[in-house]
Amino acid sequence: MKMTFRWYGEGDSIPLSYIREIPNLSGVVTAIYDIPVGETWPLDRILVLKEKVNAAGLEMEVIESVPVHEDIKLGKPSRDKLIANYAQTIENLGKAGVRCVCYNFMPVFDWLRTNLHTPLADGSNALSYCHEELMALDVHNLHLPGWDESYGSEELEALISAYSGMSHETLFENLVYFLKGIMPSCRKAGINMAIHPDDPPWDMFSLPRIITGKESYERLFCAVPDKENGITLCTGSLGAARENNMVELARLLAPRTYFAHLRQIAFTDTRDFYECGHMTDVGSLDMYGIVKALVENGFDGYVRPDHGRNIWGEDGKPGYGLFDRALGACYLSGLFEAVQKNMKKETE
Ligand code: DNO
Repeated sequence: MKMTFRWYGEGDSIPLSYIREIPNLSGVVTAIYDIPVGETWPLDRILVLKEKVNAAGLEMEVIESVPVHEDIKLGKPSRDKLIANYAQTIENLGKAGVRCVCYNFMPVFDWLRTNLHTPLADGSNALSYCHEELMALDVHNLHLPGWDESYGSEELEALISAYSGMSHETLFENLVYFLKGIMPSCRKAGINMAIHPDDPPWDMFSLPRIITGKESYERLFCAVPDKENGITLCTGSLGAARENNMVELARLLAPRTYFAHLRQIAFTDTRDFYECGHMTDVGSLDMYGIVKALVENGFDGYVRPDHGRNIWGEDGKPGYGLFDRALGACYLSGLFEAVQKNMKKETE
């Protein structure tokens, strides 16, 4: 296992030198943020980023994300060119020593929350999700926390309507088409793809979502069996659906899990939750059980603490402040150490 930490590049308020001081960190998970989605990342740009990270004493073996252009998800004729560009990016990343690429296949939106600063009882604040509040939003005049700066309102409406009537089946076929197109480059580059689950794992505003639980993965590995076709096990995303037993999923998916986002949530209603500290006892997910299931089933990939709260007066990028994620990294490293040592003892 390699413990990592997400770093948003030059624009991140957290310097690499601070990240380096967190115990047991092997490297950062990052990306190039100013290249338009769909264009190839040039090798020289990737190398500049890598050198910066390495100079701080950290590795850059995971990229999160290389975003997938909407035309690929929509299955438009332009997709072949866009897939070729993506494949070239993969090959360039491989040359720079990257081993794992996290991406998602969610139409239009990636993660969705209704509040980015929900006050918690301990005085901190964190992201939260209220299903009723989200459903009450006007789809023709959408303002979503964290998304207003990403799309103009006309652009957003056009994008949403481009998906109208798209079935889950078609979106899934488009994912398979994409993966088959890039697998040869992944093999050549020595890179594992790690699809991020839908967050939260259900349809939004009539947009289909397809990476939501056990059956999605069975179907995905059956359609594209290559070992480079793997997953990011995001406990907070998948775990938001009550029917997903995260310990069981971790056990089943461990062999294809190349990257784990270990995040805790606390349920407040059937589908409502807030994000909290990483420990098992403060939330609804059995973090110890998840780590144990991963380790016992051969997981040897990258891990990162996921969203943290704002604590100690910090007002960080929602979910991505320094302090609570650093606490999360230490707690998770401790869990891995204990589980690994126990396992070793049992086999002696
Ligand atoms: C949110 C993240 C996601 C994730 C992408 C991966 O905090 O977990 O935005 O990076 O879905 O493509």
